[in-house]
Amino acid sequence: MLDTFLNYDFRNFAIIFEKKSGTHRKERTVRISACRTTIMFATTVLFMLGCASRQPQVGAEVVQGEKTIEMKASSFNYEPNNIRASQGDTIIFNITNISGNKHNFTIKDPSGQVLQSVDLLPDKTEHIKITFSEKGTYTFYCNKPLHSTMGMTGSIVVNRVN
Ligand SMILES: [Cu+2]
Repeated sequence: MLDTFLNYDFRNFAIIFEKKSGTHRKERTVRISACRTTIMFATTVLFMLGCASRQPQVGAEVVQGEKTIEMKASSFNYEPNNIRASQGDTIIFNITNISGNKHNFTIKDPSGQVLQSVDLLPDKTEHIKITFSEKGTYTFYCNKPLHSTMGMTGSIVVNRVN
């Protein structure tokens, strides 16, 4: 891309330079240069169109209702710990353990079944992707001894889509 632009700029410069010299022989060179410039320009435009048409495809891959939540786990708290979502939403939790202690993130669906359970090491980030297919309250907590009693809990209230 940068090479194409550099070439293009150089051709332009060549035309300006050669036009100033004004001889017949140079005129021919100018025309050749101009032709090359047109090709260069066309290539650049095609390249840019190529980039432009590629970008919306990336956007199209993003599932509607997919969200990312940056979560912090500390001793003994999650932030945020009260989340609202709509039925069918997919949430990617990026959970960073900002404390010096080992923690955990265990999530249960409204029927109390464990969906996922991951240990959170100090100063590390874990990525968890969950689709909330049922309405109701999903709960999450730290499974380390007494941590949930100390307050390491949270909930995700999932509402039905109207
Ligand atoms: Cu914990």
